[in-house]
Amino acid sequence: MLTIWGRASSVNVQKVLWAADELGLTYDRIDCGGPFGGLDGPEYLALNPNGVIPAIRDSDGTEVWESNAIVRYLAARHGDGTLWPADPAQRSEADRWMDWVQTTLGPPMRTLFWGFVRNPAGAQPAAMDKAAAEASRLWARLEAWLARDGRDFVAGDRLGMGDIPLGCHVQRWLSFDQFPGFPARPALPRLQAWHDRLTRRPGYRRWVMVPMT
Ligand SMILES: N[C@@H](CCC(=O)N[C@@H](CS)C(=O)NCC(=O)O)C(=O)O
Repeated sequence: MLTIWGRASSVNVQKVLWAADELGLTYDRIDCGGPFGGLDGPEYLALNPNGVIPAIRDSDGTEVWESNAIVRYLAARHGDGTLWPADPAQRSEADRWMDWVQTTLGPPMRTLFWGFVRNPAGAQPAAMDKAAAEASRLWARLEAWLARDGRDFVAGDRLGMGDIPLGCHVQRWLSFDQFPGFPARPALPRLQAWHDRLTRRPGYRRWVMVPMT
């Protein structure tokens, strides 16, 4: 059976859990990281030398770390016709937005998450304002992409792997206004409608639409 390592409060673990549910996989999840610890022992470091979550071991012994690489692996292996876009051009659309999450959107979202949720005492107002302005600009970029040809999902008219990392982050983005000091978010109707579509997925509700901790 597939085994997934990582606490469920991690956005990177949520990607993997939601993808696994979309693919109808059965799995064991091992809580580790954060208050559970367990990332610096030799056994875990042999699985993921970076000492971070998530990591997986598939039923045939295949081990994968790096959250988006895991989502790609699971989609390629089990998601033919569902999460995995068979057409290379369409797959490149999913890929580019997955990479964009790691390289571009992730840093300001991380600043906001840590400042509001994990360590408000350490939040620096100027850095929080800058991150909120940057994230607003970036989410507007996805809004424009979704509007371009009226697509329902990131890489076409049905849910695919490209929706998974962004979908985990948008849940947080749309939840930040519960925190005093979060500036008014620009109205992004396409983004909102896409999020509404995600909220109809049982795996999204189970793993992603959870209180931020
Ligand atoms: N680029 C990595 C980042 C992994 C990462 O930073 N994971 C965080 C949780 S989101 C972690 O392991 N933090 C240490 C901990 O939880 O103890 C990925 O996407 O898998």
